[in-house]
Amino acid sequence: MRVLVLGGDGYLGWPTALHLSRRGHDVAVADNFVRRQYDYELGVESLVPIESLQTRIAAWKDVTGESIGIYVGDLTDADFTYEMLRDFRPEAVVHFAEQRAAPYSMIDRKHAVYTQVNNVVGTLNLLYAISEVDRDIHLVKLGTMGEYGTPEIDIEEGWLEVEHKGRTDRVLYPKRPGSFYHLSKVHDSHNIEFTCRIWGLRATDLNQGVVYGQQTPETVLDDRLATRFDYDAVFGTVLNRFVIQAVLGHPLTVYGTGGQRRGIIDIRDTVRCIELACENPAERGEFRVFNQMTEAMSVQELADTVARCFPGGVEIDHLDNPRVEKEEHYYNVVHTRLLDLGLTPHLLSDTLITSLFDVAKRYADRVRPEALLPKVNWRDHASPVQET
Ligand code: NAD
Ligand code: USQ
Repeated sequence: MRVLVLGGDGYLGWPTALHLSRRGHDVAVADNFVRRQYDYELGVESLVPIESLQTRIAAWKDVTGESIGIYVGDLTDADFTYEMLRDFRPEAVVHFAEQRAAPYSMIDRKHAVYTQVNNVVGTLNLLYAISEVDRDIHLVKLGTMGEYGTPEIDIEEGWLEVEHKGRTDRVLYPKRPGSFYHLSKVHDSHNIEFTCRIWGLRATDLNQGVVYGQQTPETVLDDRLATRFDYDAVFGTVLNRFVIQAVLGHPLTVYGTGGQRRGIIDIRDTVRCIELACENPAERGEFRVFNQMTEAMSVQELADTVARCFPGGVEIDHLDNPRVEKEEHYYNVVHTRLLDLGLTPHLLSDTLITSLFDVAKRYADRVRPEALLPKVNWRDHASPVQET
C-alpha cells in the first residue's frame, strides 16, 4: 500500500514509517519539525540522540535498501497539505502530526491556543484535502484514551448504546478529557466523524493509551535510526520518566496518591496496531474507533514495577499533583478490536524495563536534572516553565 505518515519525524511516527516500509509498503513521511522546536523552547532534548530526518532516511536506505519519501511542511498550511496528497496519492494517511503533551497545552493561554489551532486546523485541512483529492483514502488518526477521561461506567470503543425514556440510540461515547491537549483530540474526533457522515470519508480513530519503550526491531538496526526518548516533565511519559529517574538515583515522581489508572501500550505494539489498521481499512462512510492499549495500570503500580526491577531499589516520592485529575476511580476499558484483527500484545515485562535501564544508562549524562520536576500546574495560568 502507499502510506503517508504525518508526523514521521516524531517519537512514534518515525518507527511506524520504518515498520511499514519493512513490511513492504510504499511509505512517505511528512513533518514540520516543530517537535524539535519545542525542545529548544524548553531547553531540553531527547535522551537518546536523534539524527536529522534526512540522515535517518539515508541510513534506512543504507541498511535495508528501502526508500522513504519526504515532505517538509505544516498541516495548518492547506496548500502544502493538498499538494502533498496530490503528489503522493496515498491509499492510507496515518496522522500523528499534532502537539501531543498535556502539560505543554496547560502552560498558559498562548500554548493552549497554539495546541488547539495546530491540532484542530491541521486535521481539518487534512479532511478537506482527502475529500477533494480522493475520498477513498483511509485516514488513520491518532486519538487518545484521555479523550474519555475516567467515567464511572465502562469505556466502550468509541460508541455507546443509550436507552433513554424507552428509546435507544448509538451515540459517540461521552468525553470528559483532562487537558486542552486532550480536548483538541475530542474536537478532532467530532470533526472526523462528521466528515465520514457528510462526505462518506473512511476513518479509524485510534484512542491510544500512554506509550512506553524506545526501541523497535527496525530502530535497533543502526544508531542513526533511533527514535526520540523524552524524559522531561512536559513531554516525557510516565513510565519512560520513571526509568530515567531510577537510573539517575532520583526519586520516582508519582503525582498525588498514584491511584490514577491509565491504559498503556508498548511502542512495538503501537507500530503493529497502525499496520493492522491500515491493512484492514474502514468502510466508506465509516467512523471506526479502536481503543489502542494493551493493559491498564495505576501510576503507583508503574512506579512499584520500576522500583522492583531496579537493582538496589529506588525511592518513590508522592508530589502534590500538579494536574487536576481523579486519583482514585473506576476504570474498565473495552479494547478488543485490535486483538480481533491479530494484535499479539507485548505486556509490560521486567525484561523490557531492564532493557530501558540500559538505554537510559548509556545516555544518562545528557539529562538536565532540573527538567525532571513538574512546573506546569493545571490550576495556575502562567506556569514558570520557561525559567528552567
Ligand atoms: P511527537 O511530538 O514525538 O511527534 C509528532 C510529530 O508531529 C513531531 O515530529 C512534530 O514535529 C510533528 N508535527 C506537529 N504538528 C505538526 C504540523 N502542524 N505539521 C506537520 N508536522 C507536525 O509525538 P508522538 O509521541 O510521536 O505522538 C504522535 C501522536 O500519537 C500524537 O498525535 C499523539 O497525540 C498520539 N499519542 C501519543 C502517545 C504517547 O504516549 N506518545 C499516546 C497516545 C497518543
Ligand atoms: N504522572 C505521574 N508522574 C509523572 C508523570 C506523570 O504521576 O512523573 C501521571 C500523570 O499525572 C497522569 C499519568 O501519570 O495521571 C500519565 O501521564 P503522562 O504524562 O504519562 O501521560 P499524558 O499526559 O496522559 O499524555 C501521554 C501522551 C499523550 C497521550 C496520552 C495517552 O503525552 O500524547 O495522548 O499519554 S492517555 O493518557 O491515554 O490520554
